[in-house]
Amino acid sequence: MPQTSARGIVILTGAGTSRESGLHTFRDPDGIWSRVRLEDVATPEAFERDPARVHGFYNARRRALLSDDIGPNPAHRALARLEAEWPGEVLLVTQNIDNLHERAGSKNLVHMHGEILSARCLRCGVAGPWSADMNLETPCPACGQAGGRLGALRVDVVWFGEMPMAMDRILTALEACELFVSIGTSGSVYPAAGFVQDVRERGRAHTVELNLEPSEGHSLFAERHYGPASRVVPEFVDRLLRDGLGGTS
Ligand code: BJW
Repeated sequence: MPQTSARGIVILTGAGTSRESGLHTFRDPDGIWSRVRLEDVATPEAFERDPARVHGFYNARRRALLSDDIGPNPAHRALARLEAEWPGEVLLVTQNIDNLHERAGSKNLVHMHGEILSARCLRCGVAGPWSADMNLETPCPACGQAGGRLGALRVDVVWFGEMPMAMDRILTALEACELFVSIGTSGSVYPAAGFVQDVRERGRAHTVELNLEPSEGHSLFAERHYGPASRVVPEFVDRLLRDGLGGTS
């Protein structure tokens, strides 16, 4: 497991980071939860009740992500540049299930809420890349099984009540980092919403919020900048690479 070195940075991103790429957030007035109830599509119980509906919800979002007009924006690119040019480790922890950070060039990346371009078999547990629609008849490419009430495959994302991914790696990096930056997230879903408190309790890392507007936990951050991610993230990264940690206020 890679260790965060001295001067390590942990970046947490949320749906606001991808908004200007054309993907919807969840809790803004035009967000995903204004059109569909999360209890109907983003819980294990919803999948048990109506797997076809859950497949339909993720099939539509997967097709949107793969359309030609969706791509990384300046915020994704600035974070990839930070990872490439910063002398210590930069761990990017995203709550987003899209692949826009990878497409911008980020490599040290954890998808704590999973990936929409991955499918997991309910029978053999194997997860792998997936870019097509999924339905109840789709066989598992690993074990070949198909059928049953729930079908063989599910989208490889983390629903409410499920354990987020790579938590050990994330908590280790949060413990060791000297800078924690939260970008484009409302701070309403745990455990991600609690990372700033985890970092503060250690008392060593500087904490920064970059968002369109103050998040639920905004007062916990020592430094805050508000505006669209495509502007505030490149500005922040430019300053960090120019002035180092001493340049953060
Ligand atoms: C811009 C912008 C622009 C707009 N530029 N910014 C009571 C207390 C505490 C916890 C719980 C509780 N009851 C239940 C829980 C646990 C539950 C939870 O947190 N519930 C809350 C609702 C209270 N959490 C869970 O169940 C998690 N698992 C868990 O806790 O396991 C147990 C555990 C125990 C111990 C340790 C660790 C774990 C799992 C959560 C799974 C969340 N899944 C989803 C769906 C994933 C798949 C999918 O995408 O469909 O993840 S829900 C959804 O919310 C999605 C997101 O990743 C997540 C966070 O949303 P995000 O990214 O913050 O988006 P928004 O829309 O909320 O905010 C966008 C922000 O961007 C806004 O602030 C805008 O202003 C801003 N913005 N445009 C910059 N241009």
